Amino acid sequence: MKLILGLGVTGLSVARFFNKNNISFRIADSRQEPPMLKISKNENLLHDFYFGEWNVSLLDDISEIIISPGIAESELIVRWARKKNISIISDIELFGRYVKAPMIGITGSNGKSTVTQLLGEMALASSLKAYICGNIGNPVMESMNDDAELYIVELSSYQLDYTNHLDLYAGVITNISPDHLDRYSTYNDYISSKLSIYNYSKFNIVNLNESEVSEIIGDNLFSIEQSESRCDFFASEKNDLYEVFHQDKLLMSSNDISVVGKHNIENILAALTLGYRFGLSVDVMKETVMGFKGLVHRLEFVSTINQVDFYNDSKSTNAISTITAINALDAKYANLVLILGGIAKKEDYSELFKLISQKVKTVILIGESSSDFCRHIDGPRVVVSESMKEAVEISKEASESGAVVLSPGCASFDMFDNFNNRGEVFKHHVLEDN
Ligand code: UMA
Ligand code: ADP
Repeated sequence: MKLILGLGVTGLSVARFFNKNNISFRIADSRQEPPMLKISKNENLLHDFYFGEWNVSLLDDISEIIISPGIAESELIVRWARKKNISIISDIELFGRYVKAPMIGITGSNGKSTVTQLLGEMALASSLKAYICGNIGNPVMESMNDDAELYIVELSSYQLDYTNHLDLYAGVITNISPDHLDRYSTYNDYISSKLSIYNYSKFNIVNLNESEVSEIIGDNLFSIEQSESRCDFFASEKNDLYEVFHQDKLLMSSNDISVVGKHNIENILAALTLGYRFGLSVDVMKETVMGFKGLVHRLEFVSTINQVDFYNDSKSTNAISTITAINALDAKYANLVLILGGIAKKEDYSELFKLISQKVKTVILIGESSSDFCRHIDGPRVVVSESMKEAVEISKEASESGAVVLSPGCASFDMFDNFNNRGEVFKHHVLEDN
C-alpha cells in the first residue's frame, strides 16, 4: 500500500490519481484538520486515513511514501521511514513514471514562476498542447493529460530533495541565493539541492551570470554581458536599456517589453534558451515576450494615484528579491517608498539594509520582523505599521511623486494566509477610495 504524507494540494492530487487507478493508499497529515480535508471527504478519498501527531504504525504495510514538499526530512515520520528503508518519493517522481510527453524543469531561488509561465506561453503560442505545472501552484498529478505534448514544470528544492529519478528533456537553474535555510543545515546543502536538476536533464541550460552554476557543462548558455560568443541568447546594457540578442541578431530592447528590471531580462533569456532548445520558433517566442505582462504579485504594476505608481511585489519572500525590486525601480523613480517585513527568513539581510539606506526614502515596516528590522535600517524615514491598511495609508501620505512598492522580503504567515492574500489585501487598500 502507498502512503500519502500531507493533505494539501499535492496530497489531494496524488489521492485522486490513486483512487482513479485503483491503487490502494493511506493518507496522513500531522494536522487534525489539513487544508484539503473537506474536499477529500466530499470526493470519498478517505478510505484509510490518520490526522494528528505522527505515529509509527502509519508505516505498517507501506511499500512507498509520496510526500508533500512542505514536510521536512527532520519530521519524525520521515526519520522512521528512512530507518525502515521505505522508499520516499515526490509527486514529481511519481508523475515522471506515468507521463509520455517531454518535461522541461525550471528551478532556482527566484524567477522560477516567471520563467515557467513565460515558457508556457511561448509553447502555447506555438500551438503546442503544453501544460504549466508544479510548484507554480498546479500540482503535476492534476496536470497529467493524454494529449500533452510538453510539460513545463516548476521545481522547488523541496520537490527535488524527494526526487530520486526523473527524465527531463531540459533543465535550468534561474539563479541561486540563500533561501529556505530553516530546512537546510548549510547553504551548500541548499545549493546541492538546486544543482540536482542537472542530474535529471538531457540538456543543461546554464545561466553564465550565476557563479554557482557557471562551471556546469551547459548545452545551451545565456547571460547578460558575459561570454557573448558562447551564448545562444545574450543581453547587453546600452544607455540604460537592455538589448536582447539571439546569437548576433538583435531581437528586442527593454523598451519593447512590459516587465521591468534586469532580473526580468535574465528571466526572458532563460525562457528563450529553453524554448530554443526545444525547437520553438524564435519569432514566435519574441512575439510572446513582447506581449508578456508578467505574473501577479511579482513587481506587478497596480495603479497611478496622485502621480505615484504603486507596485505589488508580494511574492518577494527573501532578501534578494526585495534587492531586485529596489534596483529595478530605482532606475525609474527618484522617490521610493518601501513596505517591508513579515516573518524574516533565516538569512543575512545586511545587503538589503545597506541598499535601503542608499536608495529608499521611506520604509514602512509590517509584521513580526518590524522591531528587528527597525534597529538595522539607518538613514531613511522608518515607520512601523500595525496593518496593511495603515501601511498603505502611510505610504500614500509619504509619497509625493515616484513609487510605492510592497516588497516584503519575508514570509507572510504572521498576518496573511499566503503571499497571494497579502498582495490582494495590498491592492485592495491601494485602490479603495480612489
Ligand atoms: N504538513 C504536515 N506536517 C508538516 C508539514 C506539512 O502534515 O510538518 C502537511 C500540511 O498540513 C499540509 C500538507 O502537509 O496539509 C501539504 O503541505 P505542503 O506545504 O507540502 O503544501 P501543498 O499544498 O501540497 O503545496 C505544495 C507546495 N508547498 C510547499 O512547498 C510548502 C506549493 O508551493 C506548490 O505550489 C504545490 O505543492 C504544488 O506543487 C508553495 C510554496 O510556497 C506555493 N513553495 C515554496 C516556494 O515557492 O518557495 C517551496
Ligand atoms: P519564484 O517562483 O522562484 O519564487 P517568481 O517569478 O515568482 O519566482 O518571483 C519571486 C520574486 O522574485 C518576485 O519578487 C520577483 O520580482 C523576484 N524575481 C523574479 N525573477 C527574479 C530573478 N531572476 N532574480 C531575482 N529576483 C527575481
